[in-house]
Amino acid sequence: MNLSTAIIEQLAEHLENAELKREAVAKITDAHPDMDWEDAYAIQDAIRRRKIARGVRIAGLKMGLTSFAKMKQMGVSDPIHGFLTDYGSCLDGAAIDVGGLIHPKVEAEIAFVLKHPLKGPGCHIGDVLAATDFILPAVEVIDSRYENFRFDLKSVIADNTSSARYVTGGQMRSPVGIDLKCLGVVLEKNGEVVATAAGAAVLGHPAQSVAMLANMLGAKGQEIPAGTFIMTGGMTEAIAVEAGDHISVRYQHLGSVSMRFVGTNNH
Ligand code: 0L1
Ligand code: MG
Repeated sequence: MNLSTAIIEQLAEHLENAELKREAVAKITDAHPDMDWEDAYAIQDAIRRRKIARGVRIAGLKMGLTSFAKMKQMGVSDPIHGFLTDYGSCLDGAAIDVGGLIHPKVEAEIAFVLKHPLKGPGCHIGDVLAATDFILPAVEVIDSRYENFRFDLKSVIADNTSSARYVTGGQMRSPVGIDLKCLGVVLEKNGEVVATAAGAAVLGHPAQSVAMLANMLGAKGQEIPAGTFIMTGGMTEAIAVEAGDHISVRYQHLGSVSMRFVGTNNH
């Protein structure tokens, strides 16, 4: 690690304030070019501790930048992980206030809920499927706290991987008998198809995203507890939304998830 504990705490406060005040900030590596990967996750962990101290419940985990479409869109090659909050959870059909966000985008994802804990290293797709209670469709609303989406991977990790809101809906299903690689998804914005994908877009198989998360956490001596809700990452590229937009995502086998965006745009 290159940054002191004091600087890590200061950057966590800075980024969390950007989220809570809906004010975009410059990417933090501009002022701290020596920040390393450990520092980036330490800042994310400090944000998590700040939220827990205020009574926020951590509602799950997420993987980000797991699809080739997203990696290409962001110009990066490695997935990253973050956490989900209780206040980020939205019901199917929700009206999401864009006034609470900076510049939201939506991503169609598949979520897993575990019935057994998972711990890397060495965790593979088979371990994940054996430990899965059910899968369900979920749409993530990401909202980078960085001005004009100008960021690098370390800055994004520190910013809790742009986590903001997520909408679950559709039907929970056992993964048994579902070919997750071929599971199709159609994302519609205001009635028009704007993105399509299949499960294999996520690291070849969405369960591979959960395996990678278990292995990334396992390298730090952590396990994913039974019962954890995990979002595996956008299957499609992220689609920008603003007040007045309606999003509907249809998933093969899993039903659909929809939401509308209301309020006053900040941009
Ligand atoms: O969920 C994710 O894939 C994280 C995306 C982080 C970058 C962005 O804000 O687009
Ligand atoms: Mg995502």
